[in-house]
Amino acid sequence: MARRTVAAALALVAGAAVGVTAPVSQVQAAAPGDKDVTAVMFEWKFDSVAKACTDTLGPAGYGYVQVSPPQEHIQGSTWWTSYQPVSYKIAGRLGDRAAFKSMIDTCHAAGVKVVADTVINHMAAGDGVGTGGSSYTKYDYPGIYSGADMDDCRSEIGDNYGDRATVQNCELVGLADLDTGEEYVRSRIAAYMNDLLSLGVDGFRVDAAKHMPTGDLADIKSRLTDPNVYWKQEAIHGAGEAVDPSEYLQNGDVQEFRYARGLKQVFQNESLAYLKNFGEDWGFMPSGQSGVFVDNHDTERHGDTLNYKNGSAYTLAGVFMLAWPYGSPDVHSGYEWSDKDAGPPNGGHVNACYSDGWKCQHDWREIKSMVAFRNVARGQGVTDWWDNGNDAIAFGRGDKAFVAINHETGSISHTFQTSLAAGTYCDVQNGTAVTVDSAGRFTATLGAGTALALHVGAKDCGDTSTPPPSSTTGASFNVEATTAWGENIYVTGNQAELGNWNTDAALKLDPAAYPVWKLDVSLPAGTAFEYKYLRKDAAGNVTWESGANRVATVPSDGTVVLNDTWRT
Ligand code: ARE
Ligand code: CA
Repeated sequence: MARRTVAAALALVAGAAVGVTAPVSQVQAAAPGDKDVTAVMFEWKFDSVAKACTDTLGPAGYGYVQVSPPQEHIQGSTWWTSYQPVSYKIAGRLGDRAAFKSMIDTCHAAGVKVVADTVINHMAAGDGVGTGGSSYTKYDYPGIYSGADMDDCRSEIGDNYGDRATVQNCELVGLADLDTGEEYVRSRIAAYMNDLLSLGVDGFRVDAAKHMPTGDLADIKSRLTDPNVYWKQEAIHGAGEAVDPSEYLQNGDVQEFRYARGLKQVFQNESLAYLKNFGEDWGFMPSGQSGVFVDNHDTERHGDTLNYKNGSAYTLAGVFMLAWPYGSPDVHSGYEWSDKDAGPPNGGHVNACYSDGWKCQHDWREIKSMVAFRNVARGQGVTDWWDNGNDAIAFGRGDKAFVAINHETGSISHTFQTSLAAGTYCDVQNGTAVTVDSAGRFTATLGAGTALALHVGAKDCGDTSTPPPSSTTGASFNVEATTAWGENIYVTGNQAELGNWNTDAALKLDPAAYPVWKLDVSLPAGTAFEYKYLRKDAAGNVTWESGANRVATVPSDGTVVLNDTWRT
């Protein structure tokens, strides 16, 4: 059912995109096609990515999926072995050539284009045998490159980002630096990229672009079978550095790291009201060529942006990014870590979202619903901006969509002015109906750390919300509970489905919308039941919430929605 409705929403999107005139400059993003959101499936195996394309990414309206580097790399359990190429065989941890090709075909069938992360600035450090069986020593990768193909500088860049030649010709964290000025190296890199294109790849994330002269990349790109292929360069802005990311705009898109850092600053130290002119007015690169994100695999580990450990601030930053018409958004989808080096759970195989540490940010209702919002709003500028002077904001996208975001510590009630036609809409953040009056207004209360989003592609919540379809009955548990790192919230009660008051059998709730923990449980129609929440720390110690048992009854049709607050 959910899938059928999203298809209907996409049909609307396609209709909405035709012939729309852009009212302001910051409306057209660069990723080609009319769906500009990329899900970045960090260290997901290719067969798991394929399944996600069919089950989630296509139906949700993602235009692209980005996969981690596919080429043969050094062995080892850390994630970053992926960034040390040994050869250009597709023979890494994430799958072989057949799995890679099959993923591309499956994703294409689901309407999702594929971006490959390509590591072309350098080769592996150290000596050994790669994941595809190729022997190598630093500076010598038999059959591909030898010492003559490397840059002459064999010392580390270190912190010397003030000197262009050092940044571009010396070794990034000790990795053997290719001389991309050379004919042979250029042709060999182009051959690798053309091989990926021949398998159906639609675009490239160019790793460490700042460490290659922009002209070298232009030359390599000109050699591709599709010289206009989507091209997203990782060039990190650093104040006072010799190489400026804007140099790379001549080749295609460039990731705007100041955007992600700006979101962190605004959410943690300033107020959301500052976002009113977020984008080029802040000195960022042109909207139409900027890749944006809340976090990526590096920044989520190194703290220069928000990450999944920031609870609702992280979720709301993602909601804002997808609603705001600047740049082409990447939604990072990674896994839980405490050790920054730890490689992916199960070597990258995803049994199911939210299991084994897989975070599945791309699948969070708050995020996924905004992909459809963005597609519907495409071509519309920002209208009806409102803020409370502090951490609550709202804005529309013409007569197509409207979003409100509350990052205050308490709830906010307000009558919002929109440019939407009168009628009933689904708040796709929460799955509840909102009625817009003939003057374009609606009144709503937003809980702390929540958002509300309406768009013309989702008028009926029955069609787009995640509660189970009416043939299923049960309870939808939602409890607001703050936790310390390592703690999780569970529910149990006097039903077998709830574990019969046994704390070992209690059901874990999903913290994707932290501080609200959620779980839908199927229960027979008409069941009157008792329940209570408990928390477990990392060692498994149980703490019950205080007070009497809670009671509820499953309706004859549908779900009883329980919006609770942890009783301390
Ligand atoms: C690993 C070990 C190192 C070891 C090396 C060689 O961690 O200790 O020396 O192997 O044996 C990733 C990991 C690295 C890892 C590498 C290779 O992050 O830790 O090294 O893989 O396995 C700069 C670059 C930017 C780069 C970041 C990390 O400009 O391009 O550093 N980001 C990309 C990827 C990374 C990847 C690489 C490049 C290498 O996204 O995941 O490294 O392929 C300022 C500057 C930035 C600079 C930043 C950090 O902000 O402005 O330009 O980014 O500092 O130094
Ligand atoms: Ca280089």
